[in-house]
Amino acid sequence: MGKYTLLKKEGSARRGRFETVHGTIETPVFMNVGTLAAIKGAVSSMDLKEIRCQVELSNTYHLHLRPGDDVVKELGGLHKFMNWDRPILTDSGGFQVFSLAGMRKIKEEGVYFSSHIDGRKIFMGPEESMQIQSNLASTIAMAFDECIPNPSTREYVIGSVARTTRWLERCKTEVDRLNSLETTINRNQMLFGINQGGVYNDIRIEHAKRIVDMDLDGYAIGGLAVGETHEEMYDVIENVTPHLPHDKPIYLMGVGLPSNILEAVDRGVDFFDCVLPARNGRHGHVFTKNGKINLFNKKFELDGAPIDEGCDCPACRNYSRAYIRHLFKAKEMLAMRLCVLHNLYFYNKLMEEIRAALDGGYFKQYKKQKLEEWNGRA
Ligand code: PRF
Ligand code: ZN
Repeated sequence: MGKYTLLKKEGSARRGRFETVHGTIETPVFMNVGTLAAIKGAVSSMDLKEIRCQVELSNTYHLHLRPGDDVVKELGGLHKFMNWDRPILTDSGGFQVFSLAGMRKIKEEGVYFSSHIDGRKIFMGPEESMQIQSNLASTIAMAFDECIPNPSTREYVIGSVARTTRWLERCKTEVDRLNSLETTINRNQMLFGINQGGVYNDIRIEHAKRIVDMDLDGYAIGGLAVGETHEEMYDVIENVTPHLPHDKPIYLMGVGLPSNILEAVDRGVDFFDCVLPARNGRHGHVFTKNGKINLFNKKFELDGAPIDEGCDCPACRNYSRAYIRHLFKAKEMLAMRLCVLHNLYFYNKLMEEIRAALDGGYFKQYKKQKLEEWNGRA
């Protein structure tokens, strides 16, 4: 359903293009996280276009609880609901159930848990997750997996990964069934599989081989940025990507800092998402060409310069550090909004520069220069 074209390679880094029913995605790409069909910080789908977002990401778990995927389906699907006509990826709930929900029990059939909103008992398994994502009618659905925290014992990881593989088979069967129904909104919905295996490279590689056999539309690396060091994370990525298909996109879930993105691109990753730019922005932490700064710092009280000199985002084109700092102090919502817009623009712009560097054959040099400029602060 999706077509990935590899345009250029530099070492393991890939410049590609992924065609979907909702338009073309230039990769490497950063997906902007709107968990509840809105970017936290009062950022609308209109804003997303202005800050050069290509793909929006929403969450199965959250939208199932509120407003309910049946409501979204009734209203024509997520695209229509939030007025966004470009690609949308939905995460399966496999991560959120494990990180947010209270009291959960993992069984072969799926996960029993209580809602983080009202404590109501809920069950979600592979079929339920796929049904919800089909109701949301996203462009790309993610497989229902178990995200295992690091470190976990080899014994636990082996059992968990085997179950995640069985769940993936059930996901695939269910997506195929749902896509064949006339009542389904997006009958071309794609399914990405998720590689797990903790920090054990042999388990990771074995699992990668199993899921590649299932011939899915794309492959994600999950279970990273959950307790291990950056070096351990890079080592897993480096070991796994050679075992994933060259003609499918590779997505590193929930990562991360700008420097993590450069390192992962260098190891063959095409898709990224993270709440970090929006979350940082809401707290006045903004990314600049010299690394992250905190606008609450007194030294910005009389600073008439924009957040980042030369940035073309709506915040930097119009306002000073001193003004935005004042808004934070006065608890004006506009402060958060401006900082979130700036940070997301910073990430989307970074990806544009990475693509240009790959096109021009100077990615290695670009990466080195950026890491030096940020100096460990991004
Ligand atoms: N699985 C799913 N979503 C995720 C992850 C995962 O392992 C992660 C791990 N960083 C983020 N989001 N389904
Ligand atoms: Zn800016």
